[in-house]
Amino acid sequence: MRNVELSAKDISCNHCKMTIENGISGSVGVTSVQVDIDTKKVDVIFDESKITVDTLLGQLLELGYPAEVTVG
Ligand SMILES: [Cu+2]
Repeated sequence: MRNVELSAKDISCNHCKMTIENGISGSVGVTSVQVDIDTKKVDVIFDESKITVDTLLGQLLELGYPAEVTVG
């Protein structure tokens, strides 16, 4: 398991939080996704043998939230 913290500047409300959490949590290899609206951070715990950080970033982009890695 690996933990990565992503930052997406367009996160602004609970709708964003739900969109991202629901959109990513079902991805194969993802164990947990947690969005913090105040800090605009997305914390993801995932299995790196099944999904990559680049894939996660791509999924966020598709959901409308361009993001970058801040920790991990
Ligand atoms: Cu929003």
